[in-house]
Amino acid sequence: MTHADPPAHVALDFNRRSADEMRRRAREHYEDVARRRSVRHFSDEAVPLEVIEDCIRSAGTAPSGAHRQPWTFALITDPLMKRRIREAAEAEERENYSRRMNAEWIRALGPFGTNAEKPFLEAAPVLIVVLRHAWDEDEGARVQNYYTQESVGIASGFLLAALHHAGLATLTHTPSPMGFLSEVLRRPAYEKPFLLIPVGYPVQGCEVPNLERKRLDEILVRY
Ligand code: IYR
Repeated sequence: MTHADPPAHVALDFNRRSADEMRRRAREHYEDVARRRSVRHFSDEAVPLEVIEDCIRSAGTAPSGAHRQPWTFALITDPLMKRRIREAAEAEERENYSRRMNAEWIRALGPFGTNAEKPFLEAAPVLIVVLRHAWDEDEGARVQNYYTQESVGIASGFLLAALHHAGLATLTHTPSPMGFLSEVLRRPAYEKPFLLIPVGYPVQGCEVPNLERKRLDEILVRY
């Protein structure tokens, strides 16, 4: 018996919904994601890791250039590794806040009360580092990837939405530059740190900046 190759195309699994159902689902989704806020004050309470794993599965369903899936998600719970990441991130951020960011940038961050101290990198029970495969390697040979920024950006959005939907708080943290993460996590040169996401529960009484979002008419142009 010969072994058949899998078919190149299969039937699409698509849910055709009524207009009413679509209206309800779109509104529900909007109302849910509108409640997501970046959290900078995490409790140290542990989170169920199987929830995080399913959220990373969701991230891995994102579309990507030529379906290269150019991402790795590093899941960090080890307190010593979190401490090393915090120390290295704070060292970079001290440079940023004291020298590298200009006055306009510092002013723009005023409402958020951020500074070079990053206690959430140790307090949050989980850190996820999203890594972007600038290229891949196949037995040492370089394999080109496509639209990796777009692909990994979309996957990160899927991840944040999944974590929020599951009931977890997140922060999108971009210590800069992020080269120290490659060293701490011992990742290969083709994996570039893209985003550092602390995940957990907010501390009791957690406050967030009182922000407004742009209205639909400010973000939508119709043709
Ligand atoms: N990376 C720095 C500074 C910072 C920059 C922006 I733009 C933000 O929206 C928030 C912070 C930090 O993490 O403090």
